[in-house]
Amino acid sequence: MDDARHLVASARKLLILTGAGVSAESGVPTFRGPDGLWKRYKPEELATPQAFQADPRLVWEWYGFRRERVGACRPNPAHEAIARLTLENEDARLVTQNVDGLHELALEEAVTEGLCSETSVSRAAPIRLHGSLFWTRCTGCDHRTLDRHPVDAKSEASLPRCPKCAALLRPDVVWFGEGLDPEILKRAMEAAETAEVCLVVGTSALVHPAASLPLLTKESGGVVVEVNTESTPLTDVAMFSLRGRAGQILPRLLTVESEP
Ligand code: BV8
Ligand code: ZN
Repeated sequence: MDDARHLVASARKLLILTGAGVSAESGVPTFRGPDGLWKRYKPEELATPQAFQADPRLVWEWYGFRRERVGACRPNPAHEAIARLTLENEDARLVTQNVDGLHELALEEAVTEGLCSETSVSRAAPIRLHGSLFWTRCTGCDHRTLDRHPVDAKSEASLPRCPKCAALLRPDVVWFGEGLDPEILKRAMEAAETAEVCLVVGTSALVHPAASLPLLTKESGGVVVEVNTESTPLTDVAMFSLRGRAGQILPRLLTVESEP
């Protein structure tokens, strides 16, 4: 842990890549963990354009359930440690695969606690590779809104529709088989290529292109540090792979005690 801590602390350009594991201790079910199923469906079956095309009501029911469940969750010490670090180190970048908005909430709370200014929050805001549960976008035009309301998915008739063109609205997330926003992916890849250290927290490293970002850091001469309760395909790539829970490890890993 000490070696990993000094490595992370000495890195000016740091990329932090998070997955569902960073939110596990906040009570958000991970994708491939024991509580990853909903009713009898796997995420890969529902988080697709085909599923939405075939049964928009079922897909909205799942997202409505997740929006409500995640809406009640709080950032945990891992989110808070990451928020503090990205606020303090302007060369640190956070890229997340998560759609739960908990990194953003941890930043907002840092502002209300007077820990930082609004300007540093926008710089420290996460690069969100896969969108957000709390944004909705139109299937027929460019309309996009922040939407934290419960979803009435009782019938297809009650599903949310666009106020501009009346087409069906959809969750503003990236589904399997859909391309990521090219601008967002470009920013994430640039952060990965220039990072001296890529700290990967709580991801099974199965979903691409997100899982290839740490490899980009390594190929560009940087090193990978992993925090996960289990080993992953990135474990062999990492210089350090810290086994344990993000909420326990990150506060110790990211808080550089002032040298005695
Ligand atoms: C693309 C948003 C091309 C939605 C998500 C075959 C057919 C079709 C596609 C493919 C295919 N084979 C490969 C692909 C590509 C596919 C892919 O990678 N599939 C995988 C499953 C094989 N990728 C895509 O489709 C991507 N798009 O490639 O498009 C293209 C290009 C141009 C033009 C057109 C098309 C899009 C992928 C994005 C999918 N959307 N989410 C939603 O959320 O509803 S991905 C989804 O998985 C989440 O975002 C999640 O973040 C992500 C990754 O999962 P993890 O975050 O890693 O979570 P997981 O549960 O897996 O792991 C948790 C980890 O935490 C575990 O390791 C666990 O040990 C650890 N942990 C648990 N507790 C803790 C902990 N660690 C620390 N502390 C703890 N307490
Ligand atoms: Zn519209």
